[in-house]
Amino acid sequence: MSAPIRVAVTGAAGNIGYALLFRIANGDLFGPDQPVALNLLEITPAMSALEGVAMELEDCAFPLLSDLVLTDDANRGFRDANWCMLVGARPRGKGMLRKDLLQANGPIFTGQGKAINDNAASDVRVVVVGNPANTNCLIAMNHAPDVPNERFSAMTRLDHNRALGQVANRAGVPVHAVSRMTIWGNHSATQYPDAGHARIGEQLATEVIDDEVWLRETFIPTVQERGAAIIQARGQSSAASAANAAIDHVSTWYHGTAEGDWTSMAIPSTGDYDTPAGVIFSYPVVIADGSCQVVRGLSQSDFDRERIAATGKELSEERAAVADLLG
Ligand code: NAX
Repeated sequence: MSAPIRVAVTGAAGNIGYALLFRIANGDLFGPDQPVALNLLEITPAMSALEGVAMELEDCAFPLLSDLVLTDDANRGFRDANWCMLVGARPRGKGMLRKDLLQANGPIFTGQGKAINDNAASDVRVVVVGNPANTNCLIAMNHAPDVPNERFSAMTRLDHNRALGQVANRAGVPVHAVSRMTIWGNHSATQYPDAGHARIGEQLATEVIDDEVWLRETFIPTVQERGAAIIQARGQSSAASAANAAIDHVSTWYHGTAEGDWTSMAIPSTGDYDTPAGVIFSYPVVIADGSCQVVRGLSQSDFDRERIAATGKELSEERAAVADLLG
């Protein structure tokens, strides 16, 4: 067996953490022959809950889990980590504006960016899940000058998977028949779920569905507002599906995208498709050997351009709101 891959998870005692850790320890990120070590980072008041989670991990006797570190010290939490999954964040309190949330999360991601810079393994890769994910990622990236920017990402895979599910349901096909879905921009209500290039088998999804009104007026808002719909129905925010998306995000980055398909991932903006500079923007990407490339040359309508500009504008505004935290 090869040497373990070390995965750091923040917010490990939270809801998503509880749905995530057991799958990582089971081998869902890197496959059934690859041992994993877990560094679990929490805030001090949650350490007791984290110890309970660790007892359960031990009680699963996962053959692939080679080491378990529990800590409230970010330097220890990211030490030697090959992958960092930044799930923990300050939740949005009552009456809190998005700007307040950005400012409240700033110190967390400033400190974690520095700790990753100083302690993680030289091949470290980072995914930010904690909201506002794109801009939290931007802050962390700015405080890790020794880590190449392209190792930082924020998660829009949950939105991507939600979009696949909606199109598959509407077309009456299994979800694995749908490919080339795209989420553009921010993991927020301005994101642009774009089925315009999606395929169902070899056909364009738009031709199979043949209902532009549904695509524009039902599909897009359903994906954008799915998180709120789950809170409304369940009384709690999505946890298992978010953990599943985080597993998909890392495992696709590790194994690469399937031939002929792409995924959605928020990465440092490249300027492609007139996207703003200096933000973390979700694009369609293909991945090979751990390297992500934006899918170029996709045709775009005025509608597409307007939606991409709107979510880009929001990301630029978020960037301006945390300018003091970017170092
Ligand atoms: P919980 O509140 O259940 O758990 C968060 C955990 O993070 C808590 O245990 C808390 O103690 C810990 N934490 C807070 N500050 C920390 C710090 N500085 N270092 C380490 N741990 C810290 O939230 P949960 O439902 O697990 O959601 C976690 C985050 O994911 C939230 O920010 C949420 O908004 C975000 N989400 C992002 C999604 C995405 O698609 N990008 C979707 C799901 C989810 O809403």
